[in-house]
Amino acid sequence: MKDDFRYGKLKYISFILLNMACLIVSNYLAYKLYLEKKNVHFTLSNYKTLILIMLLIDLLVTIGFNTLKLVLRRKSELLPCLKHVALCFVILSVVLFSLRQGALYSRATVYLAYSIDFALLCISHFIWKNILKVLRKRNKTASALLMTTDRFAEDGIFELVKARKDLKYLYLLKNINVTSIKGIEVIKSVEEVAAIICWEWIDIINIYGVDQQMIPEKLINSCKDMGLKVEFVDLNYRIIDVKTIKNEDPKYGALSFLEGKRDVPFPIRRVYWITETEANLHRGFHAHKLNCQLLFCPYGAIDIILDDGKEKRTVRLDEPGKGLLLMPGLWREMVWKKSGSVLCVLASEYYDEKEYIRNYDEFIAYDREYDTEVLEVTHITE
Ligand code: T46
Repeated sequence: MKDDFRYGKLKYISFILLNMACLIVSNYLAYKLYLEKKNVHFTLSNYKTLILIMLLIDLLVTIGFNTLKLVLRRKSELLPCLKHVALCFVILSVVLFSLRQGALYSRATVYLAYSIDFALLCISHFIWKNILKVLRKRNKTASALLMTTDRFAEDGIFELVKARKDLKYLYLLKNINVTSIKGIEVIKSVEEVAAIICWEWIDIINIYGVDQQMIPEKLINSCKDMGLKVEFVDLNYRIIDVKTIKNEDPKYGALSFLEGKRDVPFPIRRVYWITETEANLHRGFHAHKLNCQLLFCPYGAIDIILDDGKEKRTVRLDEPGKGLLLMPGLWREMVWKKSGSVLCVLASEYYDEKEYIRNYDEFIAYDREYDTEVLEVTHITE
């Protein structure tokens, strides 16, 4: 039961029951307001049959057309409720039309009942949704859906667990054939992501280790529209603290260290360093398609100028306790501020010249290409 509640089934069922209750109440009101007063020839037993047919149609529309999906998360109940009532009404009209004794049922009451039903649905859905939200929030942490790539999946999970997030699902922006990673279910398509967001108690979309431009804007906007929080666990680059132990006696110097997995959010496949440098040396002028790196400067001072194709930022590495995590897709230039400064790099990939972009125009074009390729997996909404 607890698990059902956690995974949203109870929430769904509660809305089905609410729908039916609204329909019964609206029919009762329509009967009181119209039929009883008019004292027309429609009998109560006929009216009861009509309500049963309406309830059945309501159930069929809810399950068959999945109309509840739209109210479970949406900020506004208005449109989905209207769609639900309109569908019920159309189906009922067809049913009554095809019944030989269709004339036994009062059409005016049906119109009135569905109008009241629409108003009741909007109000009650709004109230019930918020009650459920408050009840659930009382003792549970927000549940999250993580969007990342296969390369970063394990580390993303690690980061979220560390941050005590209740991670429920994983969506890999580059599809690979796995059903789960570290026990977290992998969602296969954006459509499924949309359905899960609507049906389940997902509060936050976490995005990890991914170039911001890889996430379709439409997807982000739709998530926000449904009242979800979208958080980038990290951006294209991040400054990190490298643990450093300084001895009380300065003559013993300082010891800095990085530990794979704990400090470096990618598998380390290569380590390289640049030495014997002169002040004002400029290197770099390239971007990587795949390679993630962690840069640090154990001695001296080096400026790293980063460019994502839209804006430029400079990060100065001038102490052993400072590291710079770079995601793929960033153009970089390194400027040595002091002769002899040492640049060390941990890399996620083996050396492969094909993975470099060394021409700035190509870098800009590549970014755009990438954008459109990824944008094909967009539409999250209905
Ligand atoms: C980066 C910045 C921070 C190899 O053969 N194997 C290697 O692992 C590397 C890194 C380089 N090379 C060769 C390729 C070139 O013929 O060494 C030569 C110099 O490399 P590059 O001009 O790319 O060096 P930098 O200082 O411009 O860039 C280097 C890294 O290549 C790059 O990944 O991000 O340091």
